[in-house]
Amino acid sequence: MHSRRTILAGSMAAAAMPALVGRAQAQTVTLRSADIHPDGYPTVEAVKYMGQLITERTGGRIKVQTFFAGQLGQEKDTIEQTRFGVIDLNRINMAPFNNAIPETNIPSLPFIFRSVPHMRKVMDGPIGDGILAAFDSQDLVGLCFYDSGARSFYNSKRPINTLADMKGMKIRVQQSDMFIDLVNALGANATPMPFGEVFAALQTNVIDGAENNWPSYESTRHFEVAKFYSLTEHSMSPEVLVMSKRSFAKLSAADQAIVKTAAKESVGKMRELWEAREKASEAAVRAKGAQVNTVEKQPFIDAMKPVYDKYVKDAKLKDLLARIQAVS
Ligand code: BDP
Repeated sequence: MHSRRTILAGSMAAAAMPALVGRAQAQTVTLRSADIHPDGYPTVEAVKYMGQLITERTGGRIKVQTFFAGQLGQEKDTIEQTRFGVIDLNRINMAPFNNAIPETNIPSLPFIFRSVPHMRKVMDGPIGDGILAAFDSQDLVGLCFYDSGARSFYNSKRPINTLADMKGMKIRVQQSDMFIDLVNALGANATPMPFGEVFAALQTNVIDGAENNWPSYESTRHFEVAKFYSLTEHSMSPEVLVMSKRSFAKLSAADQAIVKTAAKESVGKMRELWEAREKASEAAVRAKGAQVNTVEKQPFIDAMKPVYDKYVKDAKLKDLLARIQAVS
């Protein structure tokens, strides 16, 4: 609403001003960008960096304002608002798109990537571009992918050493059917829940645990209420930056190209920040008492067959999976 008032005030002021100044004012656009993470988190900083590039390259005509820490809402809600152009840009994990965009399930699949370099090579290349294009069906323009490290299980009860340790545990997952099935296939009970509600749910034992990467485990302080972090590293579900198709369509072709290029250029910056943050977060949670253990992964990998069978059914997705696996 704030932005609408600004536009109105701008046009009223413009009416009273000489034509040239008025035109220049009318052309100034501020793109509002959402992120669930706090200020300083690598995704937030990467979008700020992208905004700087865009502002420089448009001579100040286009600015990006980042709303962090869930100020604009939880991911499911901000996705809707982005589809309708209320929010212009949104940095989210792939998982909340899994139900609506079948292609997004594939990079979220358990153990699909052999390593971080494998994940980056896939997401940076034509396969990644194909997945970005699939956001079109949701009235979104997929701009780029950011790293999200590997997600592992953590809980307040016991270290997860074997599959048997997962049995009966109530584990929060993102709002994605694929993640629900993944956790249930390991013998636990999946509870989908917005990110912002997880701390309280852990604290009150509504859930026993959740799963995430080091930086999220640390920044949310989940380690304070769920100290057992077990390195299952079961998903590398990447982050994605999307733009509202409505907002994108309002830009000239030249400005659209500037936005797309700046987004891609922010990926390198994000990765630098991410690598440093992963190390710092791991060290911080260990120092503050998190109990970390490694896990023999093969039984977890074997248990994922039903998930692959369910989510990689049609020929298009089978081909996508095969192409990802073939990237060396
Ligand atoms: C984090 C993602 C964030 C998700 C969160 C979650 O960066 O987008 O909201 O996980 O688990 O790693 O909901």
